[in-house]
Amino acid sequence: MNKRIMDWPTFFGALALLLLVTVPLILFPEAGKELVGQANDFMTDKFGFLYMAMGLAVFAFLVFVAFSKNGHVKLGEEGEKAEFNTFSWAAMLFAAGIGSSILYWGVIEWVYYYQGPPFGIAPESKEAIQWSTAYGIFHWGPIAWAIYTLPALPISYFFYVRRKPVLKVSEAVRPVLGKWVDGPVGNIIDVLFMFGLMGGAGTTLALGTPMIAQGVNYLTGIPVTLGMQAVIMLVATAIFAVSSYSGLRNGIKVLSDINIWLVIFILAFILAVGPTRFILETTFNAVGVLLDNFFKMATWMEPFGNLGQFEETGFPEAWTVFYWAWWLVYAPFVGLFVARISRGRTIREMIFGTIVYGSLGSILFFGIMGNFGLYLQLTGQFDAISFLEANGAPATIIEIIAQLPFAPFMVFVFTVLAIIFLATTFDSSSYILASVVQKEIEGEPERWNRLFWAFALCLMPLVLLFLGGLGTLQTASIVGGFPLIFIMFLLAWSFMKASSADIRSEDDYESPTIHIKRWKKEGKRRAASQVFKDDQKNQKDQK
Ligand code: NM2
Repeated sequence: MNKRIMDWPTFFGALALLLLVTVPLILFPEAGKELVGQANDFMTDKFGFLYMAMGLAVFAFLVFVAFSKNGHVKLGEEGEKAEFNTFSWAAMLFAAGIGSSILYWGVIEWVYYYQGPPFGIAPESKEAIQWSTAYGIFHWGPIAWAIYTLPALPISYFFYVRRKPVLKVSEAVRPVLGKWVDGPVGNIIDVLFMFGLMGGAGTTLALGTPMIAQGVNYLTGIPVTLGMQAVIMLVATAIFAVSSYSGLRNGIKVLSDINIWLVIFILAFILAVGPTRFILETTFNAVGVLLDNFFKMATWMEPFGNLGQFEETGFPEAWTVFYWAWWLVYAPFVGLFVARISRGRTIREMIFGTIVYGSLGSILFFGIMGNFGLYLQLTGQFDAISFLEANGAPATIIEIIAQLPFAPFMVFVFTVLAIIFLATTFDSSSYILASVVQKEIEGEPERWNRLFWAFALCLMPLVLLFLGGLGTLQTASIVGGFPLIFIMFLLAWSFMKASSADIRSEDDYESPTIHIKRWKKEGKRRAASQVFKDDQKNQKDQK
């Protein structure tokens, strides 16, 4: 192992911050919970607006970039083909960015909206049903995916166009922060991102594990205990540790491909044997409701609610703000990962690819799984609402799936899929965490380093599972992710600054920047780096 390539301050900084938060939670779970809960209320209440504004701004910014000249930049050499075909690319993107939570919320989210709708609508009314089918795909839709994509812009730009072999968030803000990045400021940015990701991943595990446990319970009759959940976590860890250890092509891609085939199977099955027409019509309708109300949903902050005159539901804080915060803590990671797999694509392809494929995937999950459950409820075949009140969400989710024909087999497939979805999010997370604590990446981050983060990602939630406090960690991470709002801004700024400067510097033959203007004048879709090479060659020939 080459010791010099490790970035130890970031490595130990992240570890220290993690222990600093986890150890007190283990020692004083109650007080910790109280404090973190207050911090969360304070943040979503006081700064909810910032989150909502950030979401909309990021979306608008990406649409702008996609149509600007900066969006034409190709991530790689002229004529270079995309490193991964579009199917694998979309599969990896979706598998990495989305974990088992989509199986959880996709099946059950509508119940919560149905019972606690926004806009002052009467709970369990016909109107509430309509919104309950649209809100899920909003919270997992274009704005959410835009939040995921933004960090990928500067990161991929520096990695493939300026050819800096560093996969780090701090590196991506260098054009704005300059030399500061090399000191503690850079370390702090990376550590904050790592902390947010580990907490976000803790949230994912906290949702996924009980659901998988219920599936196993349904199939085997083994009671759901802490020990059993711990075994599930360890099995999932073993899978993603192997995948991460095997690397991008042999591990992560293979697992993502399996993942996507299982997804296609289970969704197609539910669509075919379930109430096909109901699902299609309701989903189609929901997309219309979403498009029609996109900006209303994106900006609804329950105005006048906190003055005491009108009843306050807390819907925006509990849902939209929480969701944006959750997508945000994952965003730099997905950005790093999307950057890594997007070689040979243009910035514009990357933007539209993530937003369109990502949102489409979410629509399929929420449309098919959610509306299947809704149908059972409305026809009285299965009362998900009462079952949820009595048995909690994880058991209800499995019970809804068990209403399908070949119930044991379908619950089995669903449970396996949940484990793989968990693993595909965690293998890429550990891959990226490992990349961030290295100064340079030659091909792939070090193997031991990848394994280390695979276990770090699982062990901490495991300890908290036993001692209580996993929920607290979730909340803490979302609170801890707050500075990322500003880092998003820096990332956008950096990308614009660097790419615009490169586009302008067409005469600067010494600099390894790109010559987009000339390349555009030539009207060819040649990679700018090739234009640069040709220019150098011409110069030499003239001499
Ligand atoms: N997001 C997409 O648990 C997961 O599915 C990972 C969760 C941010 C809500 C991502």
